[in-house]
Amino acid sequence: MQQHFTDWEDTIVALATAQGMGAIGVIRLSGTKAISIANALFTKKDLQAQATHTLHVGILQLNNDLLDEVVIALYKNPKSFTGEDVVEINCHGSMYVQQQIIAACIKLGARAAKPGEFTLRAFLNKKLDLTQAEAVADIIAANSEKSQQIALHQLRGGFTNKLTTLRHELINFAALLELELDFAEEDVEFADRTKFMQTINQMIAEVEPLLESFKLGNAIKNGIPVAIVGKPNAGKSTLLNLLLNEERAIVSEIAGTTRDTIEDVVLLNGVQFRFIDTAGLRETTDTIEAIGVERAKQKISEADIVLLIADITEPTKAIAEQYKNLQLPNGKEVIIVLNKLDILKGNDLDNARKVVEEVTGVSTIGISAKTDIHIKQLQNLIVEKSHIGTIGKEDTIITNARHYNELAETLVTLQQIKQGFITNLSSDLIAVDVRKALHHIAILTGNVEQDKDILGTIFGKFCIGK
Ligand SMILES: Nc1nc2c(ncn2[C@@H]2O[C@H](COP(=O)(O)OP(=O)(O)OP(=O)(O)O)[C@@H](O)[C@H]2O)c(=O)[nH]1
Ligand SMILES: [Mg+2]
Repeated sequence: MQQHFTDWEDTIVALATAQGMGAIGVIRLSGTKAISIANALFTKKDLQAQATHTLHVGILQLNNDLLDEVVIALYKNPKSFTGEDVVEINCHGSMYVQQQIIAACIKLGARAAKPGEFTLRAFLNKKLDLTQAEAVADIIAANSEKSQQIALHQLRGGFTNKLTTLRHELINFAALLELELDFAEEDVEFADRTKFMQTINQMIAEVEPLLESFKLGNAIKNGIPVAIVGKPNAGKSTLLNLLLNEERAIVSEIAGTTRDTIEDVVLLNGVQFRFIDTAGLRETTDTIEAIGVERAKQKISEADIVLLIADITEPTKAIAEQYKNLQLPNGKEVIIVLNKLDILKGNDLDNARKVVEEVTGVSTIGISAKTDIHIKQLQNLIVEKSHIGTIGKEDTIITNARHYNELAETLVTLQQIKQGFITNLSSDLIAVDVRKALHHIAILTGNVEQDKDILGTIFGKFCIGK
């Protein structure tokens, strides 16, 4: 592993806090020279002689130039984030001061860290496995309570634990198979076939829901897509603006105002939703509008939740017809939103909802996007339809495409093993598949020699200083 990283021996330095002005900034040093470099700058006492996990206040100075008054945190290897000697310099949050201190560290022999290099070292020193290292990036990027929860669970090893169990079961299994091979001439079966079959079925039953969780996990990370669709002038853009609380889309009484899709994210109940306003659905000879209508259809097919906006003053039959025309595939959540409640005369809402629900079998709600009636109820309904409430803190959810791909490969091999049993395949051939499955799990957790390119891609997504 180490030969891939020729600069592994360097001591690295970077700003660990965000760029820009702040009350304080943290500069992180990691590597064999971390403490001696900090010591050369620190005037108060000999840092080399201090115990690990201690804080020291004092002045930093290079030659006779005063740099800053700082607090230094010492972490001696192996008990640090990277597993190496780590020094964190808490300095004042001025960009100039921070740059001066980093430059001084570089002058004394440190090198500027590359993106994700601290976490890469933590991984190479086995402080984290690969899925946990990736969770560090996810936590930094987390933009909602749910995505933070999922990443934290992953960092604590939720996913790793599941994989470790799988791996151990497969290793036991492989060992028994190998034993059989050693005694091949004697024609004995150490490995109880029925029991194996049960174990494999159990493994498949564990991997499948993990794979299914990816769709939801991905949605939580990027925002659950909610398409706002309907006829021109139904009030789609008015609703988008109200949900986003800003004048994002142009609203006008001219039918066909919105031509392109407009989208933005909003947090509802700690979950990120991505609302997509689309061009009104109608037959049109206008080329640009026609492209818009095509895009709207595309967005409908990509959305998890579809809000069909209809003008409540239209006949209920026409509204039900619009729903039918959407020709949605099974599994999409739909809400028929009866808009312009403010201009509805009399008490016709209940009746309209009843008729539309009966014909379509879909939930309805009456709102006014213009005068803000029942918007809270609509938001609650959207949260309910997202099924997000069913995710517990301890549930393992896949949010990462790399994990998804490796797990999908694992599932394919598990199914091959199962097929092998059914068709009475010889033990040596089954053993090949078992090894393949083990290999995919090892790639997931980083237990094999990883390709430099793969590691480069994973850690390159981090920001510098992490
Ligand atoms: N009275 C009333 N008028 C509304 C309501 N919502 C929207 N409107 C009006 O309906 C007209 C069309 O609104 P938009 O939001 O532009 O409609 P749209 O569905 O985005 O239309 P296109 O972009 O053309 O497809 C505007 O004049 C809005 O002011 C509502 O709840 N009540
Ligand atoms: Mg519009």
